[in-house]
This record gives sequence, C-alpha cells and structure tokens, in this order.
Amino acid sequence: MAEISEPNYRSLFDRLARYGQEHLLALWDRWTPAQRRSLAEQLAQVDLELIARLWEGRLAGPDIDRLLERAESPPGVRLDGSGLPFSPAEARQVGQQLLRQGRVGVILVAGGQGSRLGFSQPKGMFPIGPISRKTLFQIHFEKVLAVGRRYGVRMPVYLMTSPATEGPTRQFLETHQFFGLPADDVVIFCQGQMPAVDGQTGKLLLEAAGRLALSPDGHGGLIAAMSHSGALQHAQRRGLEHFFYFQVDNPLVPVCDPRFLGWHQLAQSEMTTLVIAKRHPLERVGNVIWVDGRLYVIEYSDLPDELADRRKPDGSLLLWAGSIAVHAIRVDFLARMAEQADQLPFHRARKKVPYLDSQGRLIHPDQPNAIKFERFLFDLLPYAEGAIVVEGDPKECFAPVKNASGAKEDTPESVQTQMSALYRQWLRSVGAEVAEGVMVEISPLFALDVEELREKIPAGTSIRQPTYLG
Ligand code: UD2
Repeated sequence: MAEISEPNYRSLFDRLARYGQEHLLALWDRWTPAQRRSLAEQLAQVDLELIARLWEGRLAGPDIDRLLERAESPPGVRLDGSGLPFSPAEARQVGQQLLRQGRVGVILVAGGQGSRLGFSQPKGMFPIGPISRKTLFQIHFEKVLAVGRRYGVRMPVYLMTSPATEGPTRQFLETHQFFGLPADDVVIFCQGQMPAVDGQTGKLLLEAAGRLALSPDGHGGLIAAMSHSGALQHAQRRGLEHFFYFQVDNPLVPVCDPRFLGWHQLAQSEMTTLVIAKRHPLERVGNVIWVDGRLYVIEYSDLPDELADRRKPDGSLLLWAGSIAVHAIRVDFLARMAEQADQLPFHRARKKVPYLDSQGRLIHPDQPNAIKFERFLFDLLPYAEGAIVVEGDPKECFAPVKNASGAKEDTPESVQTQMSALYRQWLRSVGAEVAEGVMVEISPLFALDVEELREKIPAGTSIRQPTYLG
C-alpha cells in the first residue's frame, strides 16, 4: 500500500476491527484519496458502540407485548367535547389567548424521503391543491401566515429537513420567499443520520466507494437536531411556551387550532396528541394507549391483529385512538428531553438498501436486505407529565399523501377529493349552494375555518363549476 497505508488507515482499521466492521476497508486500495477521506469523515460521526448494541438488541425500547397486556384507552377529549372538565368554548378562549400572546411556534418535520409516493423531490414540494396545484409547503406556510395575521403575531416555523431534502427545500422556499413569512421566522435545521446494517450480519454497508449507506435518523432525531442547531434556543429567546408539531404530508392539519392548544394548556399537559377514532382496526396510524398513567404510541406495524380488534362491551374498539402525528409540546419539556435525547429508543425497520459487495459491485436487492434504525418523536409521550389525547374528525384534519396514484389509499387523488369535500361542506354550512362533486378549494389566506368563511361568502352564493377561493 502506498500513500494510503498511513496512520489513518491503521487507526481506522483498528477502530473498526474492535467492532467487526473492518470489511469497510476491503476496497481501500482501489479508492482515490478523496474517497478514503470521505469514509474516514463519515466514520468519525458514527457511534460504533451504539450500532453494536442496537444490532445485538441491547437497546430495545419498552417491551411492547408487556405494554399491550395492560393497555387501556387514553384519557382526553372526545369529539363531542366530553372527557375533560372544560368546555370547548373555554378551551378555544385559552388557546386564542396563547396565540395572541405569541406563545406558540410551529414545528414541521420534512426530512423523510417519501419513497412510497415516488416523487423525487422533497415531499413538501408536491403540488396537492386540487385546483391551485399549490404545494404542501405553500399550504402549510399560508396557514401559519394566516394564523399569525389573525392573532397579530409573528409565528416562527422550525422546519426539519434531512441531508437529502435540505438543499432543495431551502432553495425552493427561498425562491418563493417563504410564501410570505419573514425569512427570520423560518428556522431550517437538518436532522442526523444513522448507518444501515446488513440484516443477516449487522455489518455496515457501503452505498458507493468511500460512502456509507446512511439514512435519516427518524423524526425522533428532531430533539437532538433542534438543540444542536440552535433552533430550540431560538424558540426560547422568542419566549415561546408551546410548539404545534405536524408532518409535511397532511394538507388538512388544523395548524395551531386554538381549541386543541387550549385543552393542552388547561390539562397542564406537557405533550398532547391529536387523534382520530380509528375507522377500522388495522388503520395505518399509531395506536395511542394508556399504561400505568403514561401515554404510549404503538406503531400500527407492531400491533397484533387480534389486539387491534379487541372491543369494549359496547362493541367499539378498545384501542380506538389513532395518532395522526399532530402534537402540542411544551418548549420546556422538549428542552428537558433534549438533555436526555439518548434515552429515546431506536426502532428497527427492514428495508431494501443498495450496497457494494466485496468486489465493489453495486447490488440492488429485490428483497429487504438491511436494517435501518430510527427514533420516533412520539416516544416522548411516556415522559410527558399530564399527557392527554384530543380527538379530531378525520374528515377535517387528516388526509396524508403517502402513496403514488393508483394505490388503494392516501394517494394524491384521494387527498384532493377529501380536501374538496371538506371545502364543499364548509361552503354549505355557511349557506352556499354547491353542486355535488364539483371541485372547490379554499386558500388558507381566504378562510382558515368556517367562521372566517361565513364573513366572506354572501348569502345565496351558488357554485356550479370548479372554484378556487383565494
Ligand atoms: C406516520 C406515523 C403513524 C401515523 C402516520 C400519519 C411514524 C413512525 N408513524 O407514519 O403513526 O401517525 O404518520 O400520517 O411516524 N420524517 C422526518 N425524518 C425522518 C422520517 C420521517 O422528518 O427521518 C417525517 C416525514 O417527512 C413525514 C413524517 O415524518 O413528514 C412521517 O414519516 P412517514 O411518512 O415515514 O411516516 P408513516 O406514514 O409511516
């Protein structure tokens, strides 16, 4: 070995060999200095001890089977307003006050790779407006802008990206001048990554010469990323007390809904999660359960069918509460958890990950060959004091774009149909006549909710063709 064998190689080899990962250097001789440097830099960021422990299952999260044995329905507010000793009107008033006082900021997670949708750009750039073709980002940002205007405050947005989505997201938002939000109210920060390992051996994989196969560390990576990037400190400087958290793929999120925030505040909850009553036992949402006075979310993929179908005496589902990944989180709670971010468990997912074989050939597996490790933000819930759920109506708050056209559900078309159905219902409830099936879209800047729409739609309005109210 010529200039490569150097101390660098030796010390790298020794460090890797301690964890049985020295195979990563097998092609070192064939690589350019830049490729070798790249691998060394990546490895400097990887906690090999952590990977070894994860692989051996020594850092598994809570025992799901044991939790499920004792799972009960979670406490909180049902759709009819029952469940807490505060009325919906009281909750709304308290939430409005929080908003007026500028105590609320927004967290939007957009680091996922959106592979199921088959869209090569960040998902936030997907055009979803049924008529306007506005992107998910534009719809979310306009909601934040509209809420800020309504309450006379500037509302900061903390936007999490990942190495794959960071560049294009920044460029897109800058080009569109953050859809009207002041640039210094938009704090973009990038989440961390975790290496994928071979599903049979636990060995790290290379995706190219000198490059490890890395992927985002899950939305739970938010806690560490917010704190390392200074986003959390930004929120504290701005005097925020609560975050309204949501995912990029759902254009119906009722951003900063005052009743939701009010209930969170009145219950003195450190973290509150918006749920829907599951429409069928196997719906692909997190299952919110209550065990020994703590809230937990069990992912749909981890819930045995038999348990998912368990019923109460009245025939309704015992585990009825489906998490749609919309939360209110106290800023001081997030700050406390940021100091112990290591405690959040990693979940394992079997995935297809292209890799270099021992000869340096790129293999595209047709079956899942690797394990990815991800942290989930909802694993904060058991640590939160006073955590509750608030039930929303799925027709009004949940239409995620997950799958490409042609799939059974959660496609762009099904989401647009649902958006339009909701806006038709709003229009009818304020006295407009709307022909059945006609596409309508209401911009958040026109009306954020039915009350606002009522002020703008003259009596006797009739809508017979596709209409965009913007
Ligand atoms: C998520 C929830 C599920 C339910 C559903 C509602 C998990 C594990 N499951 O399912 O319980 O609430 O959403 O739609 O969350 N993201 C990042 N970084 C990452 C991974 C994801 O920012 O490393 C973002 C991603 O951009 C998206 C969101 O998190 O906004 C959800 O990711 P997903 O689409 O992978 O989650 P999904 O559909 O499995």
